[in-house]
Amino acid sequence: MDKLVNLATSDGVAVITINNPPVNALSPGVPEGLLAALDVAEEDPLVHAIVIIGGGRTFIAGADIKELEMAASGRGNGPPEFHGTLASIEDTSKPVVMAIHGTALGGGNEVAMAGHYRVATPDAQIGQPEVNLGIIPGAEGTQRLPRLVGVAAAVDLCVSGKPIRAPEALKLGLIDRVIDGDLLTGAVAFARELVARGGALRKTRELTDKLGSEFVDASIFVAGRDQARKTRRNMLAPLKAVDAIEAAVTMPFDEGCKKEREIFEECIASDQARALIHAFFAERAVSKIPDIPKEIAVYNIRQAAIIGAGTMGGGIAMACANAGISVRLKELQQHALDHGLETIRKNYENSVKKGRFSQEVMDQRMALIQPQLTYEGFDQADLIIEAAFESMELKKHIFREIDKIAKPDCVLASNTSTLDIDEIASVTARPGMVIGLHFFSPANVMRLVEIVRGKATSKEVVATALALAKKLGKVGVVVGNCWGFVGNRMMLPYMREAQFLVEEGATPEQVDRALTSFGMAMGIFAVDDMGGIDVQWRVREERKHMEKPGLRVPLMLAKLFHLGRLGQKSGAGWYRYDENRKPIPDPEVHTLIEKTAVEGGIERRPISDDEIIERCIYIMINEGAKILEEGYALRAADIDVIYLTGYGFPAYRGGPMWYADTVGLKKVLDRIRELHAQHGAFWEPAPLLNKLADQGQSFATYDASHDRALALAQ
Ligand code: 3H9
Repeated sequence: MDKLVNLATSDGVAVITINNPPVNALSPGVPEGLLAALDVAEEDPLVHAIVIIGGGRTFIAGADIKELEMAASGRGNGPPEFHGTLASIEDTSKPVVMAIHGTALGGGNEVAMAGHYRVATPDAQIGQPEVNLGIIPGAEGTQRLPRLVGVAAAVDLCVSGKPIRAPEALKLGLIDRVIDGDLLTGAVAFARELVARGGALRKTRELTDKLGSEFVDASIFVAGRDQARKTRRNMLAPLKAVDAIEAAVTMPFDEGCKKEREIFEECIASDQARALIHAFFAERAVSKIPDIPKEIAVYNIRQAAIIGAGTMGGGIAMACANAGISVRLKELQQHALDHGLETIRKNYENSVKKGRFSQEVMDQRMALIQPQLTYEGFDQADLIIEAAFESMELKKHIFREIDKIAKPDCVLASNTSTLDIDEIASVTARPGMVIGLHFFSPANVMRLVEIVRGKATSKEVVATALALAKKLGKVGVVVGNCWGFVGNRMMLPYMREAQFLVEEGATPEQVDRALTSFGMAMGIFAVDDMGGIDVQWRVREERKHMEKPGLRVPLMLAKLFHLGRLGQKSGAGWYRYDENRKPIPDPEVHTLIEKTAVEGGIERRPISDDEIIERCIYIMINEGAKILEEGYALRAADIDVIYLTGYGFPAYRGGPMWYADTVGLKKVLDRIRELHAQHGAFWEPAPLLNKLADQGQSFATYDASHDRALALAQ
């Protein structure tokens, strides 16, 4: 028997175990192994029922995404095909029980649905997350799922891509029993009950009672497409998933499967699928740091302490508490502490109201957060995170203090978003223990943490930060120590270019509309207003000494700042805000822009949406190329992950560097050269971009070939 799939028979029940670590993906050999094992069990007169179970930590996490990646890029023999395997499972003459633990995702759930019955552990997660990869379920999932759970639930599961836990799956009819004790024992007992009960086997493909009809389901499809357009803006796959489920209602099973396959093949050949599959692997690659071995010892973070209970500190405290880490949260003044804690409480209360978790869970989390005005207990902390105001002097002062209090093996982190981590570390006697942990606001929600590796930061501390990010449910990306690190360093020219566009003839709302239709989660001016015009103003002032003299400066920011238009917090910035904080285009801003342009001698002209997108996105790409070449990011794909998880870049475009590859580096460079000629120094092409474009290369080939034997530039 193939070792990917094992068969053992005991007392009339054959147990088929899939062993393809780490997640039992349906890689080549697994479907074949399953078929061979089924054949043996089918032929064995002593076998009366069959249980299929996953070895290790999970059932089956889906088709092998590496195979899908090959298919998406036109390599290999096309996407995998599981029809024969699924039909054989379903046509087995003995009851087949699928025993699910961990995850049954995508192809995993599709295999499970081909079984006659399904049982699962209470914490098992089941779903069809294919839309996250820009595809639809392609192993008959869109045809079997509505037969088991009904059309509305099938649409929801396939469009949202969100898995559900076993108890909900039981309610929906996706599984038949939740097993509280040992899964295999429970599954075998269930199989024996089936044998004792006798009767016909239930084949999912033959069920029709939950399918409804074309007319009855029409409104579900309309709602499903609305949901797809709203929650997955500009994406092809979610809409296509609804089409495929519609085929389950309007066509016989076999024809529906053919239709699904056609749609699946269309999706996998799309740029969106390629981009999303890139994003999947990029997100998993970021934790692999060339000079840090996987086995390196990490510090165990059980107790954290945070300095500053403002928006960032409070959010980080929640992120820690959510992961079961106890936190001491320190502020200087009682009123600031009270305000911070109240914000945390309100946040949790909202989550309870929305049914995200129970009051009991909220109480447990609140109990993990200890508000205080002193450093009491900081000597016990495994990790101290400074989340104070963005000022070097203040940060140095805090680090001097905590260096005196913290135990020797305590990791000292700064949540700085721009400042030099080496300078901060230099005031301590343990620079090796100092690291940047740049969280994004709201820190309890946003997935990105930039892990800033200083000159002296030890490998153990970097590995600890990566492990911590994972524990917090976040994506940690290790970056080098330059101004703004990766994310904000690219954000600065993006913001600046958007402001130039407005001065040259666009309006903030036109720029924002163009960017959101490109797919950005928010327009850049709405982002500015949310972050605060004063904050941006201060950043610019602090950076002044770093800018080359004589370069053009956007004029509007200073105007808004001096008018007290600080953004959402003051009710007006680039936009006006109503009580629901909805941005409203403001004629006063338009007038101000026009006046400012006259003062600045700028002749306004109509600006196209294409120009907006090119100038805003290409300036980021150019900066990204500089960062990459200077070594402040390990891979172009790391920059993509930063922009996908922290800056609202559309996932279906794969991140800025992947997007550049999609456009073609030559084309991007040609346009950058034109813009350089028109607008001067800010557009000087990055040497790496020049080089790659000239050689007909891409950032992806650079990632694959580049020798990054050592750490980030220091
Ligand atoms: C599908 O099924 C299509 C079908 O409908 C039709 C086909 C015709 N394949 O995330 P982790 C690797 S589409 C290959 O760090 P966790 C992953 O790269 C698929 N590799 O662990 C990583 O490798 P490495 C539908 C996979 O515990 C390692 O496993 N299914 C796959 O945080 C550990 O992964 C999905 O979309 C795979 N399917 O999370 C599920 N899955 O160590 C995708 C994982 O070398 N997977 N790997 O970096 C997940 O969501 C998470 O991995 C999972 C575990 C929740 C399972």
